[in-house]
This record gives sequence, C-alpha cells and structure tokens, in this order.
Amino acid sequence: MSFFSSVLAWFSSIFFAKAAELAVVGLQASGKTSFVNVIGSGQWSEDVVPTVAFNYRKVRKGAVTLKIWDVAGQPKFRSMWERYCHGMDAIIFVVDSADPDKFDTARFELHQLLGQPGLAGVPLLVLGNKNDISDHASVKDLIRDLELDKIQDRPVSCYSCSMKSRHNLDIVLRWLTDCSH
Ligand SMILES: Nc1nc2c(ncn2[C@@H]2O[C@H](COP(=O)(O)OP(=O)(O)O)[C@@H](O)[C@H]2O)c(=O)[nH]1
Ligand SMILES: [Mg+2]
Repeated sequence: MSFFSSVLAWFSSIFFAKAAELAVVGLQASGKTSFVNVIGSGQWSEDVVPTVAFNYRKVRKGAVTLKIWDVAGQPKFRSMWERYCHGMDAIIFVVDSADPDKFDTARFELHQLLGQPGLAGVPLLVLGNKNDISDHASVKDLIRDLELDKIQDRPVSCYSCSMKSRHNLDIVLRWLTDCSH
C-alpha cells in the first residue's frame, strides 16, 4: 500500500467508522455463544461452556464495529433479556431449527420479549441455527411456528444458518453491518 492510500485508509477508519450494538437472545443451547465465537474469531467448538448471565464481545468487521451482548438463555436468565435489548440497534433471536419440541417455548419467550413497550421498533433478526442437521425447520416453518408474521411493529428478517458449517453467515454479517450507523 502506498503512503497516500494508507493515510487515506487511516482517515476513513476514523471518520467513516460505524458501529452497531446487538443483543443475542434465545433459549439455552440454540447456539448464541457459538454465533458470537464464529463471527468474532472464526472459532467453532462442539463443547461450548453454558453462558452464565452474559458475555460481551466487540468484533471489528472492516470499518464496522459490532458490540455484542450474548445473554444466557436458561429460564432464570430470561427476565434479563429485556434489559440487555434496551437501546440496541437490533435483537438477534437464535433458535435451534433442528429441535421442534422447543419451538413453542421459543415463540412464547420471543413474543413476551417483543411485547415490552421499551423495545418497540427495535429490528429483529431470527436465526434458525443448526441447519447442518437433517430435518431442520426451514425459514417458512419458522415463520409459521414462531408466528413471525404477527410481528408488525418492527423490521423482521429470518435466515436459516449453521455456525458449524458457516452456512449463510455471509448474509447474516451483511445484515448486521447494514444496521450499523
Ligand atoms: N450441529 C450444530 N451444533 C451447533 C451449532 N451451533 C451450536 N451448536 C452446538 O449447540 C450447543 C450449544 O451451543 P451454545 O453456543 O453454547 O448455545 P447457547 O446456549 O445458545 O449459547 C453446543 O454443543 C454447540 O457446539 C450448529 O450450527 N450446528
Ligand atoms: Mg451461551
């Protein structure tokens, strides 16, 4: 890189730097921490330590800084979701798309969260994770089972993806950088 272009890159990193604050919620073992690890460091692991309360991670993607709150999903932590989602640029709701027995609980918790008055309008990204497992639910199934079409007060996107195979992660990352400012 020439001297000029490196000075230019340095300037633009300061003046055009963008950031997004994101809260990642969803039931336990849906893959929230795996998501943050995979987009943060590219690390995939079969055994992730269950999250106690929350993890915070800052990830740089080009000129965009993603500040991510990874909140625990066990029942006793779900009442904290609202607090972490407050003031975020987006809420990321992760669901294990290969575990349909949990869809009812996931739907209940998601709609309970979105019903909080302080969170009106915050964009929602639903990730149907673990699509490397056969018989996973499609985006169409998730829209129906999680009743995503009933959410009218905010932008909603839903992708089928896998942290293990990294399927669709490029689209997800583009969505996240698009909600930065
Ligand atoms: N097959 C498969 N397993 C996954 C995927 N993402 C996460 N897991 C596994 O699911 C389990 C729970 O993941 P974790 O990230 O701790 O979920 P969290 O409780 O939502 O943070 C771990 O054993 C992960 O290795 C995926 O895309 N495919
Ligand atoms: Mg976790």
